[in-house]
Amino acid sequence: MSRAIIFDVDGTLSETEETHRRAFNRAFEQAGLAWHWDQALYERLLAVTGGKERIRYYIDDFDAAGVPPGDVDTFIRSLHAAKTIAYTDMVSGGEVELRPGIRELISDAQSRGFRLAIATTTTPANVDALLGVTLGGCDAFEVICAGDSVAHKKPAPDVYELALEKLGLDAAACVALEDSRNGLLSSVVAGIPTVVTPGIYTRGQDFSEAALVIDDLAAQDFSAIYALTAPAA
Ligand code: XBP
Ligand code: MG
Repeated sequence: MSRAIIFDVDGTLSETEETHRRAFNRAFEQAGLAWHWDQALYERLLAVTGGKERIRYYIDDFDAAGVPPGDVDTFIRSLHAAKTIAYTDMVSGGEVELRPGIRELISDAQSRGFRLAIATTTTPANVDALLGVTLGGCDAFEVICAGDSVAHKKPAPDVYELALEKLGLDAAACVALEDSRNGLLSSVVAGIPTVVTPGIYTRGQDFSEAALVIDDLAAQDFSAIYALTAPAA
């Protein structure tokens, strides 16, 4: 059997966006910026995926004050690098855990011969930190596609298309697990049947293209997820 489950990370494997928000705020403070992203603002900023892109969106669309003269992209890259250090410190310090049912799904799927992959917008170091502290490493995942490994971030299909290419599988032989509308659009446009597990920042979004919406994965019979994949021809 050659079928795979492709997991999103933020909001799917773990409710990490709150830790991302706090890491952004720590980086702003360290940079001497009077910026503070509270939860209501962060929910709006999550319309844009990618941390660097989100800072850019904040600068361009929210009239952020205090941007130093000079190249803005260089400024954003250094701010984001500090945020990534803050985030990986928080994660390595044990601030996040897997969402209920995720650990069970990973081991059950593996025991049934499913191949596992990751397709995420977040920075690779963040994936290493999360999987390191929650699963003892990345070994469960044969393929990990993250961050700037693709030209266009979610909702573009690029990261899922890259995961399919690296798995050497057709979209129909896979199922994706996502938490957000941007993620759902990315996987669906790549042709992958998608299960959505809404999270703290994405409940209430439009998931009409989803094959399945699951509020509590821990209470779920996984066979409904597996049934969405068709054996590769
Ligand atoms: C969600 C994202 C990420 C994170 C921040 O990723 O949009 O950008 O919010 O991480 P996912 P970075 O696809 O896993 O849901 O700052 O590293 O981009
Ligand atoms: Mg997500």
